[in-house]
Amino acid sequence: MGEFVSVQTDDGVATIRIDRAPVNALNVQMWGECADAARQVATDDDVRAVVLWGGPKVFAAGADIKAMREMSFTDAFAHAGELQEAFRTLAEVPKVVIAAVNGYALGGGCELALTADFRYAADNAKFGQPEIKLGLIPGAGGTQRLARLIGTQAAKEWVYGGEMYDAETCRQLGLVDRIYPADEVYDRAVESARAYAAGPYALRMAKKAIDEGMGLDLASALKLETELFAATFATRDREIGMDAFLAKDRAEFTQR
Ligand code: DAK
Repeated sequence: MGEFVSVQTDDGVATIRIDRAPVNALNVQMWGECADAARQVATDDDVRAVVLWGGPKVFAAGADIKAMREMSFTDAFAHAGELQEAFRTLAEVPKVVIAAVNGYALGGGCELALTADFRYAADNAKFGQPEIKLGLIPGAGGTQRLARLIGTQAAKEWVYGGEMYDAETCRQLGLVDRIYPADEVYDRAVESARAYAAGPYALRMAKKAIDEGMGLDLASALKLETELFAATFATRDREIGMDAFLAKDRAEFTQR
C-alpha cells in the first residue's frame, strides 16, 4: 500500500486508486507506487481483473509540473526509464484492466489511462496531451500508445496542439470505450471487471496475443497467436468451457 497509490481487492476485482489532492499530479514517488501496484495485482491470484481509478473528481492532471520545473536533463533522463518501466509494468498486467476516468486525464494522466485495456469515461471527462504547452513532448507512451490507438494523424493533432478533448470525441476516436454519468462510471467499470473476473484463463492469452502481436510483423504475430492458441489447451478452463457447452451448462471457470 503506497502513500498515494493503493490497491483494494473485492470479490476478484482489484481497484488501483490514485489519490493525491487536488488533481492527482503524478510525482516520482507515485511512478514507483504505480509499478508496485501493477506487480501486486499481476501476481496476486485473488485478483482476476483490475480497475484503475483516480476518484470521483479527477483521474490525473499529469506529471507534477511544480516538481518537474526543477528537473535537470540528467534527472529527466534517469526518471524517464523509471516512468516507462512503471507504465510498461501496468500495461503488461496479465489480467483485464479498465481505467475509470472522472474529470481530467491529461499528460501523464492520459498516458496512465492508455496502459489499460479499456477506458470507461464519465460524461465530464477530458483527455489530452498538453505537454507541448510546457515545452515538452509526452514521455510515457503518449506518442506511441496513443498513436497506435487513435492513429498517427489524430495523435499528431493531439500532441502538436496540446488541446483537451471531451469524452464523446474520444469515443469516436476509439480512445474511450464507454461513457457513463460521472457518479456511475466507477461502479460500471467494477461491474464489467467482475464479468471479466469470471472469465477463463484464456483471457490472459488473448491480451498477450493482441498487445504483443501489435508490436510484431504479421507473420511473427500469427505465429505468436498459434502458440498462445495451443497453450489454451493446457488450461483447466478450456476443458471446463467445452464440457459446459456440451452439457448445455454454464461454465464456472477457475482461472487455471
Ligand atoms: N502538476 C502540479 N500541479 C498541478 C497540475 C500538475 N500537472 N495540474 C494542476 N495543478 C495544480 C494547480 O497548480 C493548482 O494548484 P494551486 O494553485 O491551487 O496551488 C491546483 O492543481 C488546481 O488547478 P487549477 O487551479 O488550474 O484548476 P482548474 O480546474 O482551473 O484546471 C487543470 C485544472 C487540470 C485543467 C489545469 O490545472 C491544468 O491544465 N493543469 C496542467 C495539466 C498539464 O499540463 N498536464 C501535463 C503535465 S506534463 C516523464 C514522462 C512523462 C511526463 C513527465 C516526465 N519522464 C519520462 C521523466 C509527463 C508530463 C506531463 O504530464
